[in-house]
Amino acid sequence: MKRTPLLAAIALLSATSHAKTWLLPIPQSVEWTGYQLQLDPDFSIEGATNLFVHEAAQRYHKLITKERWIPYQKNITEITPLKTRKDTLKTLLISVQDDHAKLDFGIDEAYNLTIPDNGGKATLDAVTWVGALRGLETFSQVIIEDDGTLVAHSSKIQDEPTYPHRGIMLDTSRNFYSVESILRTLDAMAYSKLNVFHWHITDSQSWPLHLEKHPELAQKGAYSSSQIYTTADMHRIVQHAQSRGIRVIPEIDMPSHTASIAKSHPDLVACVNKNWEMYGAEPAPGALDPTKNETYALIEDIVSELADIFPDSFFHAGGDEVNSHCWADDKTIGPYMKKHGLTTDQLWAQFEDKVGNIVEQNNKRAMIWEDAIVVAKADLSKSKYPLITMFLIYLHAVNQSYNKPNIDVAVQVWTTTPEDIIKLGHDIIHSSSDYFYLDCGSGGWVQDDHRYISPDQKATPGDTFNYGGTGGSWCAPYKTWQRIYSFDMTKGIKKQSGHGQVLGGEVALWSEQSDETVLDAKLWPRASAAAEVFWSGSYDMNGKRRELGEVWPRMNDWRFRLLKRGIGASKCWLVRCVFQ
Ligand code: CP6
Repeated sequence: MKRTPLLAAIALLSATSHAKTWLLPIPQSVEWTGYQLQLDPDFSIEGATNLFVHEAAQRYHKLITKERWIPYQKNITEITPLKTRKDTLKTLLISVQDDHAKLDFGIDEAYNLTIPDNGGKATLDAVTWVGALRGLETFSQVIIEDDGTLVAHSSKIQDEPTYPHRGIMLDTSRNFYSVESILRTLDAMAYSKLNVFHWHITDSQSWPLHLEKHPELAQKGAYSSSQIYTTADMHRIVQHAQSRGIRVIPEIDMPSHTASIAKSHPDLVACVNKNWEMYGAEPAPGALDPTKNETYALIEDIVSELADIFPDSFFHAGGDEVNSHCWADDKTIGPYMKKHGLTTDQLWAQFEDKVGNIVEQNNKRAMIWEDAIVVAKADLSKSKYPLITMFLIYLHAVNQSYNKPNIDVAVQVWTTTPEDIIKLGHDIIHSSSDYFYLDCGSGGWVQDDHRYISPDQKATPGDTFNYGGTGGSWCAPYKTWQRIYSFDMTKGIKKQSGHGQVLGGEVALWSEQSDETVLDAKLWPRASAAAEVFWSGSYDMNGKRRELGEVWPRMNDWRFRLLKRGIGASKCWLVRCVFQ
């Protein structure tokens, strides 16, 4: 189900006469064929052979009959005058070619959904079960309430994601989030066809992660005994995600952002309790000691245990914001660096190399923050895979029609020019803090005497306090959904052999100033704006830049739909949203 000239032609036609829709993310091609059909009172969803599709069919059947959603864009029916048919829509018949495909990077998510204009049977065809889940979501969005009855509009929809990696990053260390709130977030992700939950589990402020091999980490490092994710919790989250076609990528941030490890392993973490302005990016500095074997033994234990719990082939090893004084001023690491003639960045690169090996030995592909590449200049591009593994990964890549058997590290870009990293041969994931950081714009700098300084003023280390760490400083202002939507996924990026590719993007919610009380409103509908950029692409099939003007009314409608589904999405705030 690749894009064909025929599909492009259909898209062009539909773009002129039937462009209006309330679907989100907008499918690659939608053709409204002009009829409105009542949903039969005995409407059923058939054809599910895989357990996940079966469960999803039941969920969506319930949702469709309960939701009874009326679009605010009444004019959709004016633009596409609908003839009403007496026939009712009786069934949705699902047909999946591959029920057993492993949910992982690059799985086929394409689907075709046809709602015939004479009623009867709608069809949903997909290559994999995940494609069927995506199609079920779209089907649920097609159904609306009109004059007190549920109706479907006859249509032909052909759809597939532009990017395979479409995620949300959630930081559960600065503040704890209940399992329930995470499960709810996964539900909302599926509504927006997001497929990666990047779980930034640990950081300096708390270690909410129970590990069988190292229970002391959470016992000492969690905020409280009730703010710990158990092994069962993790399995529950993975399963809930998996049954919605969502991958879970765990992140253990290291070597920095590890002060919480010092609570149980004080000998393995440097510069803890020193002043943060000098030794860290925010209060609670601390970095793992890269010169000790015990450090790598601990990392190996952590990675191997998590590798078993999380089935995804990616593992995020952090690698951001190493401070230049933390190691150098340490009483044993400093002398070690002198003896071996190493700078902080060189020592950091060595650390990344070792961690990269540990991740590989656990059969995972490492994902890291750009800092490890850009600042430390870690050389993680050379493959150290055995030949047979390389061959298997190559076959997988060819199967997924992904251009390059790229098995090296995937780099999450948050401050630099993505092109610079792509040129090094690395695949990237867009997470520009200028567009995708959802915590931005709250807080601000506060001086030690508690006087507030506006976010656009540069704080001076030593005499100021970054209130909450992030969000208030240089990533201000608040990123509106319009700002997020305006991100161009392809800007400055050339396809060239030897270069990496754009795998997709992630929005990030750092939690210095967020907890689950505000979770829904911080994520939604802004993460849906990103979801559309990642799924539909910054450009449509005719190469035309997607325009905010078309998205406004749709986003407004979508926000109310999320509310109906129990997600506390925040209001989009301009008058135009309401009266469009
Ligand atoms: N925590 C961790 C953070 C940030 C990063 N890593 C961060 C830095 C700057 C801004 C927002 C967040 N709070 N572990 C950077 C990847 Cl503006």
